[in-house]
Amino acid sequence: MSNTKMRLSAQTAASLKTPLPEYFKQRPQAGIVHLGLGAFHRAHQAWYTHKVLEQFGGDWRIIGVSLRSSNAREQLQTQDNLYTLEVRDGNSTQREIIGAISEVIVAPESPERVIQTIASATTHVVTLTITEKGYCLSSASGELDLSHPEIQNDLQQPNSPLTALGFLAAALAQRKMQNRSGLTILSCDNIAANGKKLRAALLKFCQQLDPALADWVDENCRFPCSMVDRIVPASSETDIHQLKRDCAYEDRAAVFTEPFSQWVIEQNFAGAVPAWDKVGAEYVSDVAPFEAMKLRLLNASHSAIAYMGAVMAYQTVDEFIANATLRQFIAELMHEEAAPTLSLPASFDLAAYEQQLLQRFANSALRHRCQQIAMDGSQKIPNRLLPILRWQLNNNKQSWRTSAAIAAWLRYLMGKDETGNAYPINDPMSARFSEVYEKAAGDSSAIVTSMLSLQEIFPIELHNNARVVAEITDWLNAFRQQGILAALEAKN
Ligand code: CS2
Repeated sequence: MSNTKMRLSAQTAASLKTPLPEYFKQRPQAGIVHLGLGAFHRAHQAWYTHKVLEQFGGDWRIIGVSLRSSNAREQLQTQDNLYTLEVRDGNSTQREIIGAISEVIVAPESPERVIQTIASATTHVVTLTITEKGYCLSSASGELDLSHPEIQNDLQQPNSPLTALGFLAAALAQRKMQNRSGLTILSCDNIAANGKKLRAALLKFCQQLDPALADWVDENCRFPCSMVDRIVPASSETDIHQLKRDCAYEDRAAVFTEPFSQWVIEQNFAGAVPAWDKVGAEYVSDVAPFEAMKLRLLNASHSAIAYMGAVMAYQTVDEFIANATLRQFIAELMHEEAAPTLSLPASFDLAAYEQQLLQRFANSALRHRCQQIAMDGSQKIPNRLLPILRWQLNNNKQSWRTSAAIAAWLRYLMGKDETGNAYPINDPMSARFSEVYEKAAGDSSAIVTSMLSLQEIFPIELHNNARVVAEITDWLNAFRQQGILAALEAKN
């Protein structure tokens, strides 16, 4: 039997009698522009917006902008921008077709259309998932790095920008000129105080172009902080094939996720926003406690799992967490070292949250790859592990597990796992790391001292702290000499 199946589209759905969302038939207008159209957005903000459209209607569809590649457009365009969201848990799967995206624009092909679209009177909200490095911040200070080559480009050629900040500034300049309203600009990336940092970075950028624009943006736009959570591995060819086997159609834009989802948004808007709070999101006055909780418990554990797991040649998070010693290490990293740094309302059951995270990591249907999470460590570590380490030092508490996680990153950067397989290092600072490792010539102590002296990543107080330096060096030596598992077992 041939395995040819029709690609998902409005027509295919009609001929197969596959139900589409009711709102899709009316083709509501877009009110949101989203920058960074990856799997995470499709399984998170687009899904919340889909639920708003289903329950309340409104012109809240999303125009998605890909800042780099044309993949998302190629996947979505022939499908009338429809895609399947598959929720996986153990052996159970649930599928839903999402029609919240109205159009995809590939920024490098038509930068002027991106600017016009954000500047349009019908746009009220811009959301972003551009990953940590997309903000062009110095990781240690969290401020815009004006020397970043793409920022330099965008300051010199403001009408054909490359970065999200460049597009926002160009579009806001038009809104100002045309006397349009400001925008709610909502960062949905895993960065502490994401809205505050985005605001400061954009104002600094605008200041360079035109101080009057910076003033206008400050007065008219709002940058709520938000905490986003849903584990969404990159869709693999295997996922796409399985879906094709199990469904009546083929869907090359499908995304695969877990049942859990959370979105906490600072209630600080420039104008109308979709009623996301009526479909599961929470509007709060201060996101910081939730953000710290998620970054230091979920994401910090994820990074520890990714570096240790990749070095031990584990493919996925669930395989790693199935090992009792490793699970115990992650449970303790959360409970003993990360949790005490948080200040949540007393009524919040943090222990239950930690247990739930261990269960989410164990979801074997997700096949979340360690190597995927391992990328961009230079951008992730300062948001995830370093705040734990600093708090523990300031409070004179032990932090050997956090140090072990950082040492695992440094071991990972050696580029070879414990079975001898080489893998590429995917990180904007990878060239710097190569220099450091080459110069250190295999000496753990030299690796640690030089890496900790990279001020883009490590605050000076950590570099100067003899205890931290010794602890990380000891772990790196132990990992290299005994292997990760034996080194952790020896500590117990
Ligand atoms: C992960 C996150 O890839 C990573 O760095 O830690 O994408 C994580 O899956 C999400 O933040 C979960 O909400």
